[in-house]
Amino acid sequence: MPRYIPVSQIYTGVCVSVVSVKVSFVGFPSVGKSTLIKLLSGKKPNLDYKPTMGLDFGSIKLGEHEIKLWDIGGQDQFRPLWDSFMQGSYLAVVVTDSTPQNVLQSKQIVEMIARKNRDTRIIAIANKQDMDGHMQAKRVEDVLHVPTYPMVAIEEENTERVHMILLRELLEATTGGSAEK
Ligand SMILES: Nc1nc2c(ncn2[C@@H]2O[C@H](COP(=O)(O)OP(=O)(O)OP(=O)(O)O)[C@@H](O)[C@H]2O)c(=O)[nH]1
Ligand SMILES: [Mg+2]
Repeated sequence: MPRYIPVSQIYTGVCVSVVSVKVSFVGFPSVGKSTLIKLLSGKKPNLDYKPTMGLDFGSIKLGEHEIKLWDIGGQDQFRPLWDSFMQGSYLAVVVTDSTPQNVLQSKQIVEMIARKNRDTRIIAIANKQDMDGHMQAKRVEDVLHVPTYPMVAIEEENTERVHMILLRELLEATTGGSAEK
């Protein structure tokens, strides 16, 4: 069972003894997972592409508490490890570059997580919305059947937005609520 923070309680400052929560970012190579984690961590996004070699980590604080961000490398050689890297995730963020081909491929990832990690809430990021030929997030959502958010991860002004997505989804995962996007 994933360990979780009652995020709603973090906001009110009621919760004093909490554990950390694992959020995994998964997707095919170069879709923007590491860039998103940089954005979440308040760091400048890299414009050059350095593939993640296996696994990388980030973390952000919510009050006194830590959200652990697992950056799972998308290259072929790491795919057999995806399943074990995902274990214990409270939230899985499937990242796509919003091209039709990648969105279709990403559907397999969503299905794999849903099959093997039943306790994990799954969302998607329709990244690279600045690129020609991208699919709109709503269309991506219609394919993936999980809540899907549009994003341009290389734009630093999206830092607050990506924080809000994470917070909102951790709340949803905790309460099973149904707040509007
Ligand atoms: N135009 C554009 N480029 C982006 C965006 N997000 C990321 N990139 C670029 O895409 C490239 C790959 O980004 P990464 O974050 O390294 O991709 P990744 O998913 O971590 O890739 P792996 O580690 O190989 O799995 C980098 O050159 C980023 O600058 C975006 O929203 N728009
Ligand atoms: Mg990476």
